[in-house]
Amino acid sequence: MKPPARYSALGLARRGISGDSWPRAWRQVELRPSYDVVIIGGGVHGLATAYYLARNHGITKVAVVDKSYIGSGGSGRNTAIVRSNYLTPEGVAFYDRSLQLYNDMAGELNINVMFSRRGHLTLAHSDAALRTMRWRAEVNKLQGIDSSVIDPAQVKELAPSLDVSHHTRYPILGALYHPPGGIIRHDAVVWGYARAADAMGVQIHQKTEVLDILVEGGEGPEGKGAGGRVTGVRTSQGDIAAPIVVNATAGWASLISAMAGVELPISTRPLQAAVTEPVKVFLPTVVVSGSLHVYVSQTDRGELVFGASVDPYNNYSVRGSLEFTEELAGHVLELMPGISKMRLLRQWAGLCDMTPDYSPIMGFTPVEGFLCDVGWGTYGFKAGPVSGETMAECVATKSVPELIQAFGLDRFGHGRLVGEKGAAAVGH
Ligand code: PYC
Repeated sequence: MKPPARYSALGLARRGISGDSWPRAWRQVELRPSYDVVIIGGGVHGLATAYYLARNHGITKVAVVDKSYIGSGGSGRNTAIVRSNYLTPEGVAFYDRSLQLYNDMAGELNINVMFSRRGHLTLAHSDAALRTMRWRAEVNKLQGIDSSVIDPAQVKELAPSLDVSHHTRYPILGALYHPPGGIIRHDAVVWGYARAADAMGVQIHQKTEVLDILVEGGEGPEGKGAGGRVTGVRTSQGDIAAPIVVNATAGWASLISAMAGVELPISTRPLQAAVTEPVKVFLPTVVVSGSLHVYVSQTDRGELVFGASVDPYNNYSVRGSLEFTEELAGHVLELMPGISKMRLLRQWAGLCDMTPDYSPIMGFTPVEGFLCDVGWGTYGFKAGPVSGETMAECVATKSVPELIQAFGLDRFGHGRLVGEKGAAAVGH
């Protein structure tokens, strides 16, 4: 897509010198009474779906609605790690397509998403963990993914700050090394999709909360549920008619789906994260330790970004807790004793919609016209681009693309789970 002239290098330089105010990156427009598609959730998934609907299928009468500002949910609350070294063949193929789309994103959306393919290390502290790493490496290699098990000396070469001695409580026995993994600037991804979708005619409605999903003809209460057909959504800004509604929310996925009479096997847990003051760059890769329940990377600004397991209870709070900070500090210092003087600047939480098999729920539901792109657990940000691409294809072609056929809601009824827990960054 050719960028508008105001975003060309010359356009940016001219604006910088002239002091003119910056144009809006996406429009603020009146809500229309009807759309062809309404997407609930203005995060990476919802915006990417809108973008690919317009770009790949020419469907532009699309509204993305969000109850807050775009990127205010999981897309702005993750730790920005991307990778494709999953455990199941379905997971590997799916997340690898996402990585490809992330790789091409800066050029395609004309925005600096600061993608850094710096490599990703998942440490093994026990024989059982090493075995899982070997398993993952073999599944990965069979699909052409660069992923292998390395020994402690190689780990030390890649991340010199790690303590690989045998004197620690959880000695590092090896690691799964995935060179194409890395980090990317999550806000830029959201803004890039929003701007590009808007330029093709998609409307983005922030501060527009969905209060109900309008369904008729269903078998459940109020004519909702299986056998029904979507007719629109009721929002805090008024009703909108639409034959297709996509639930692309995280944290609220089960509540939104319940509005259409569709029950999801999801429990919602907060996942806490934290960031330190900036220091000189010393950590060249992403480091993950499942046994110590921590992962860490260093931003280009020099801050360390940490994440942990999901909290052990269902909750909708996105506040940090002291318990998390204490555990994080203890665990991370076992890995990197040299950073004991660093100070934490902030902490936060994001909401994770956990499914029983740690794989997402994507595609059609028993309510005609109501589609889901939900249940991302702790994998949502990585999957944003490929989810948008495949959900757009689902909507436009009314068929399920091969890449997401394994992730349908009906798998829970048929016992065809896609067990992806073994690829979680940390133990949950
Ligand atoms: O699965 O890589 C991962 C991850 C990182 C943060 C949350 N999940």
